[in-house]
Amino acid sequence: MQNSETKLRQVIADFNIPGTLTALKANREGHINTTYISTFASDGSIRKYTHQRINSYVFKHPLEVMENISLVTGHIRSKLLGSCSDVDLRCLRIVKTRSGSLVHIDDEGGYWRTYHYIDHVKTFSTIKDTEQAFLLGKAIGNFQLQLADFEGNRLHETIPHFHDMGLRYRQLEEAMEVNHQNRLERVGPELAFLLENKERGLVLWDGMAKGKVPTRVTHNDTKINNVLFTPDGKEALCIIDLDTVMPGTILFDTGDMIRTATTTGEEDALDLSTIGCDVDLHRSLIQGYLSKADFLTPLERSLIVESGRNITQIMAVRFLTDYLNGDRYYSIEREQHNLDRARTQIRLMQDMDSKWELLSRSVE
Ligand code: GN1
Ligand code: MG
Repeated sequence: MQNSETKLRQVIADFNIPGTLTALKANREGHINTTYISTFASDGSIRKYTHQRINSYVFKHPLEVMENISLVTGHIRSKLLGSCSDVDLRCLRIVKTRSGSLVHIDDEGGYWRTYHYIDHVKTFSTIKDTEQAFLLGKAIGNFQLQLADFEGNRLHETIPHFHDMGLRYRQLEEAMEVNHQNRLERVGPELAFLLENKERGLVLWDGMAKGKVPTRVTHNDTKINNVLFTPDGKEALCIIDLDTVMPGTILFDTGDMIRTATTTGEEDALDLSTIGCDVDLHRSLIQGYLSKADFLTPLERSLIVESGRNITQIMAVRFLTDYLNGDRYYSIEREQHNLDRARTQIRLMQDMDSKWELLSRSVE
């Protein structure tokens, strides 16, 4: 464990959890926060909790992240309470500290949070069939629908300009100057492709900034493994990882779901021949999404397919930037991990381009 067990136990003890801690383990999913799962025994029942140290290199104001999550989960919960009995499976539930705070600050200034662990659910890193793609699209549409009447200006912008493509290209240019360990030498074709595509990539952010695309509450990280399914994969229950919920365009969410749920390979695959955009998954995913998202303007609808290419592009830019910066943002497990990630995203964009005509039919 990255944090010593003694320290972890001290952190956990500050959260308002009844009973005795009986087990503790690290969880390595996610590229950003450090996560642990605990088990507590209390009055003959066993409960699990998720504890996370919020990455303060990524989130400069961790308390604001938690204030957003508290508001958003409160809003969703109040809607679910009237209509279903298993709310805790369908919405994250925060555990506050004993003094009632949303975070615990450790002796090094690290910010920690705790949730009730949602057990007996499954996540996927790729989609297995069109039925599951439909369910996933529907869950994301439903999430947006649940928040459609939430006043976005109550939310903090946890990472300002998160999906601002122009900014992401400026960061890429700065990283080219950093050129950690002369890595530029290894990224010629990737860089050339991304620079050629810069102009086209500005469409979503600029459309929003100019007021043509409406600003709504968005999740901003709707990748497939942030959706919890029932163990048999027959129902998508809950959207997790609400760290980047903030005002944006819902096209950031359609984009990330397309990026992660229509691809035939893993985000960090080494064999690029496994990467492609599956036209059938794409159609089912978007149809599932549209079955819930009945509030779209014609322009938003017309940009859905483009959003998949766009968010794939921004991820390629961000992974390549981090590679050139010496891997400061995303956690990595091997030397070229961020470059491998950038390559799969570029491959996916290229495959989308070769099928564009077919993909465009998904919104019809
Ligand atoms: C990060 O937290 P996680 O691993 O779900 C990133 C997303 C990227 C994603 C790529 C705050 O998400 O923007 O799409 O990695 N989150 C942040 O897998 O930067
Ligand atoms: Mg995240």
